[in-house]
Amino acid sequence: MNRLAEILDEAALTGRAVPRLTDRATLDVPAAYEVQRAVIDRRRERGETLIGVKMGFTSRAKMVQMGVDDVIWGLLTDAMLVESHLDTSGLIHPRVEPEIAFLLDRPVRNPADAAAAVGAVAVGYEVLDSRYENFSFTLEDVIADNASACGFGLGPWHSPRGVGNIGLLLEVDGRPVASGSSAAILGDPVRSLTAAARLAHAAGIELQPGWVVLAGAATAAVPLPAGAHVRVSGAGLGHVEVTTR
Ligand code: OOG
Ligand code: MG
Repeated sequence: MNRLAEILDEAALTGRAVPRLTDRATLDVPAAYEVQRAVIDRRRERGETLIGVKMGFTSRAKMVQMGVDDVIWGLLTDAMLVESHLDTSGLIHPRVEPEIAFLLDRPVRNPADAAAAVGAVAVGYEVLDSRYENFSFTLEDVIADNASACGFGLGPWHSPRGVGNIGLLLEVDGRPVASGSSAAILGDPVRSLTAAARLAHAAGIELQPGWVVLAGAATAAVPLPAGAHVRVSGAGLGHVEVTTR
């Protein structure tokens, strides 16, 4: 596991894609999550701290785009939080996608308590950067690669409210490049939050107050070039912007 984690970690650090792990090793889903944890442990050893979790493949659009049809999760660290600028020069082949984010204000000890633990909601975006060549992977590969997590940004937080049908729009340089409704996320992103709590519980991780949960993209992800201005808006939730270089 540690050798496989090292391969993925090195790929992220050097910005050089690697062949899929499943080309060289047999990995099932539990083993893939062990690799994921080992990748995160390496980041923690460098001083990063966990600040949340991200859900993946919670919408049809994403499952179809990537050819994977199971809900997965990954872990978010403080180093992944993007402010107004993002340097893409060290990245491999970044993509961006709109997300709905939950901020927890209580620990989630039981999946049934997840919805009640939400302190705020926001529109956000996720930057994906698969460490695999051609952004191509099996379910096990992408789990091991921390669900392609690279970065994320958040719009203004709002008091908890229904987010079951929020219109989402992703614009690059003023052009709309993806749009959809948060209803595409398992029918309602709150279901994704509950699924995150279930996965966390099974993994022996407690979702903490102050943690962010990204519910998953409602649309396919789009390439994120350098020198671009990206704006993601959610109806009633405002917007978030980032400039890349
Ligand atoms: C995997 C991550 C999927 C989402 O929101 O569905 C994901 C990938 O597409 O590379 O983050
Ligand atoms: Mg995502």
